[in-house]
Amino acid sequence: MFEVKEKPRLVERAFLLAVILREEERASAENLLDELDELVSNLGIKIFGKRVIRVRKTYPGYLLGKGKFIEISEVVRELGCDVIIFDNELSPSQQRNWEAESKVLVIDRQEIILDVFATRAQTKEAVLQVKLARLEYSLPRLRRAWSHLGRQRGGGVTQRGEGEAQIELDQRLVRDQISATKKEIKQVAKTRKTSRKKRLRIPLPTVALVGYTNAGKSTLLNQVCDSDILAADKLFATLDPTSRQARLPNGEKIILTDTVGFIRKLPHRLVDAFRATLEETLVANLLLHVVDLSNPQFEEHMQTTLAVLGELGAEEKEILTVFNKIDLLAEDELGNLKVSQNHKSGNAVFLSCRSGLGIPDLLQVIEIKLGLQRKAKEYFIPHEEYKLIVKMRKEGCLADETPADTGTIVRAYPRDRMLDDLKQYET
Ligand SMILES: Nc1nc2c(ncn2[C@@H]2O[C@H](COP(=O)(O)OP(=O)(O)OP(=O)(O)O)[C@@H](O)[C@H]2O)c(=O)[nH]1
Ligand SMILES: [Mg+2]
Repeated sequence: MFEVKEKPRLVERAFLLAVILREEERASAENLLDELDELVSNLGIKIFGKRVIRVRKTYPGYLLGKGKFIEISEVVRELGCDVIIFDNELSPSQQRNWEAESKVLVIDRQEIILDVFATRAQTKEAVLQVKLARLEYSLPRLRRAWSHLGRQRGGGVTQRGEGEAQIELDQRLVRDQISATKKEIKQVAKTRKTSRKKRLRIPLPTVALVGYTNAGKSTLLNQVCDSDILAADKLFATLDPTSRQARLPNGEKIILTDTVGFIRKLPHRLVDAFRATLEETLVANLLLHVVDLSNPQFEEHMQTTLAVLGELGAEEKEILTVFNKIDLLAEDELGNLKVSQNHKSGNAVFLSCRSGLGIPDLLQVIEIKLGLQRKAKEYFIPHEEYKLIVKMRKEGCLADETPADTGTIVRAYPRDRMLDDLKQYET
């Protein structure tokens, strides 16, 4: 365990800062700051100010020039903030310099994302994965520990008894912890794989949901599978892949898997830590890329998701784009978008997981994409052959049935193995 010498600093009042080099980057930087604001608020830290600063060049020591550094430090002091949070990535030495001179805690977006993940992790594997990412982040930055209200309120599982409250982490100790954690992850992953194999004795086609955080992946899974996994209006509600069975309109069963959401500037260490689970999920036959179309930044979100998928080697997979939350869009907005998007991808479905609008179409498209679509056929089954209807029902390929005098008229999507038996009753 880490050495604990001093209580961690509790931070409550934050100042957010983004540094840009060109004026054109301002709008996007402001949007990223809003996202950072949400992440930070999630940890129970209040935001007292935020600013996008343009510089002509970046400086290795403080990222900003000395003049700007002094200006910001004064604003921070006046506002009584106890932490400065950069949207830009800070090198360990920049972080140390800022802290030494400003006398407040200085952290970056990466560390905030790691902390949000830590407060969300539920299963043993996710807890270990986040722990590994945080240890690797802390390795070159050994320094005074800090804490926030979110963590005090029960907070992340990783903090419990782990010695988070330490200062001056010993590098060798951290390295030992890193390799021990890696070993533990391997062990847990092995157990998970075995139990998954047991569960999946009959291999079913699998479909994985991927996308930006808060896009509606879990809500979609709940809609389609009639389940009630956690879907919430908070960033990174889901960390662990969750699988459920779903039935397509033709009666075929598939496995639908929900995965962790992505975010811009997702720390590489997290992608690496989650790589094993993610890669396993992405072996799916089809990926559904869920996009929150009501978010003005949805195109940037899509790029982020596709970039992470690329990093995970999944860019060759078949991807169906699912534009969600159309209930939040005006009719004409949607019309325009449909034209432009279809033009671009030609491979998209528009729907609302909240109202259910478009879900049946999605299922039809999944059928086609998985090559599971069969033609509907009509049969007249005489009463004495009623067992065939029972069999069709069992196989889930019966669409509808209408009773008649001497038998039943049915519409069905029979599988190959039933075709011979049914052939003589085709109408
Ligand atoms: N208006 C509207 N809201 C939706 C729709 N689909 C999902 N939401 C809401 O969007 C929020 C996020 O949904 P989730 O399903 O948790 O999103 P997620 O993609 O699983 O997010 P992470 O687990 O954080 O990656 C929730 O508050 C949902 O109720 C929709 O079609 N319309
Ligand atoms: Mg989710």
